[in-house]
Amino acid sequence: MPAAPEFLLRKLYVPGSLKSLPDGFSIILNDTLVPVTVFGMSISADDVPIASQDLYLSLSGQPEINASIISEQNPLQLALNIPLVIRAIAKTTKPLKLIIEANSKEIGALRFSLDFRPHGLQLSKPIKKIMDLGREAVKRFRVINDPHHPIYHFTPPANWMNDPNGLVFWQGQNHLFYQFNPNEPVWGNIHWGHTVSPDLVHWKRLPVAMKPNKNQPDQDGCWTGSAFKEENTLRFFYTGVFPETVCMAEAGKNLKTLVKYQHNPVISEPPPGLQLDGFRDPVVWRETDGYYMTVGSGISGKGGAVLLFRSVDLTKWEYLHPILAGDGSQTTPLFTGSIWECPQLIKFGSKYLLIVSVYHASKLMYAIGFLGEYRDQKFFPVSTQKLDHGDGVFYAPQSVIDHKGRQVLMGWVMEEREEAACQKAGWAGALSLPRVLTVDESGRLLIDPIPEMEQLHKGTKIHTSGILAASLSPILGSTPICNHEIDIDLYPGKNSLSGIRLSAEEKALEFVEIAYDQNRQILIVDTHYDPSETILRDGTKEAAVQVRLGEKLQLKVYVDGSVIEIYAQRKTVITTRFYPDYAKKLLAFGFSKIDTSKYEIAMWAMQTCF
Ligand code: DQQ
Repeated sequence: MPAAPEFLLRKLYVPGSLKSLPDGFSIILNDTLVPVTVFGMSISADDVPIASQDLYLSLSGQPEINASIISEQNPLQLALNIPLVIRAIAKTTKPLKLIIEANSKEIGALRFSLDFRPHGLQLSKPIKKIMDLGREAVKRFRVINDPHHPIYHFTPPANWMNDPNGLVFWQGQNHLFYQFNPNEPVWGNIHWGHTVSPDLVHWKRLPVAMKPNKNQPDQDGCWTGSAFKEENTLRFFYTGVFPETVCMAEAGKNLKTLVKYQHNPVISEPPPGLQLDGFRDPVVWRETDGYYMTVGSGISGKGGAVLLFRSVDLTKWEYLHPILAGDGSQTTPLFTGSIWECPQLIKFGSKYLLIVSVYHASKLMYAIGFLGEYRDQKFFPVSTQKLDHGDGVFYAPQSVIDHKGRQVLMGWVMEEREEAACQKAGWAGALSLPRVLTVDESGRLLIDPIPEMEQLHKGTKIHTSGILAASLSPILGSTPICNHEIDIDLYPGKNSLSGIRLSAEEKALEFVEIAYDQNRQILIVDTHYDPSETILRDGTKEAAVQVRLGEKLQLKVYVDGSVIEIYAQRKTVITTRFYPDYAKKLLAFGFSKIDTSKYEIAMWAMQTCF
């Protein structure tokens, strides 16, 4: 069974709960992912296992048990949102790297690491602050000079970001908040970061807008939420953890901070009587008979669900029903998993688009859109599609009406590398380019990067055209491609497999190929790494794109450090990641197998969005 990604497993760890005890330490885990059956649990300190007799476990409100008695015959059931306290006898005076491991029936091995600093080694507050500032400055310097770090996709200066939150056009600016860990390039201790842009092209980073507060419903994190604009007031609804609750905040002066509602949470628990997995990511809107809110969830053993609530005053909410519930046992037209995160209902004239992010067995899979109708407070899907075919990369998008009145979608661009590599790099996560959503006359969803991205073009355009043949040939000169937009018009020959390969040299083992398979009518993005590098996975992403013989395939390819976004025929997007050793030396080689293909390419260097 594949192991779940480490950053997800960290969701189990209650931030700040690792405490020094006179004879060891204790930590608290809280399972918010899926209920699991644990066969065994172990902790090692600096690679030395702590004997299971020295580990004690207690589930909230129950007596402590010794870890040595847990086995396949006598498993420990971890239900959702029931904190588990682990106490370890491990005397130490020096900092230790702890690796916490558990074997589970449902999702296999669970493993994550934490740094433990015993009491007695605590530095005085001012010294710690100075050291933290110094470390942060060094980290930011490393990030700025990292060729894998994007320059025209939004990122915080360093550390971790995930979902975009609270997107809103307010007093002349597009505001965007985002899930942010200000201290480390790993998920945890989630704050709301903040940035603004007048045009969705140029971004200004602002100070953190909201942080978890001790003894408040959001003490373990301010998770995803959204903005709700009404006349002159702007409110935000977000997820406070643990347990998952719905909280409210209001815009402070000039929207510099968010002021939390005094009587949070506004919804303190999931509706009683339902067996739910997950309860998060609220979105609010107004109708003539009151306010409505959707919350992302999953019905245990069935599939994802979008729950609907109603209120007359925004503070007391009554549960109605799911507007849509999925069937996680179906794989057609698409597998929709067990939990739907970040739902949002978007109106396009008489049509509606319901977007959700599919979560299953600890995997953040992809974002999908259901096009259909919304009536009698229920959603009736007519078609289902992936919003981006970059599985495991593009996730948790939110859409907003921007300064031009367009419906614009932005999502989290996830990492495709291990946590250790992110720690080394000092950063993780980026925001996708803003994408304009429209529904055409025939009811199809069109997805375009905002045309104003061209404001970032710098220097002269490189323009070239010709015929691609079987052997790799350099087609865009000797200027390295690192932060560029490449617009390709490709006329694929019969049954051809044609496209471009980005690599440092013709024979380099590391390359990414963007190719169209005319026979299978499929767009393919393929990343290859030097096999001696163990930390990176090779990967292929595919999407069906119809191009008849003689027709043109129009691609817009955005390469920005390790982020690659590919837009095809205004309908299909693939976002992927590529971390080559020679990121600053990539050249473009064209090729066309089986038959030749004609091409025309325009390329621009891009400048930073800051
Ligand atoms: N990320 C947030 C959750 C949301 C998930 C936590 C989606 O609220 O469901 O950081 O990536």
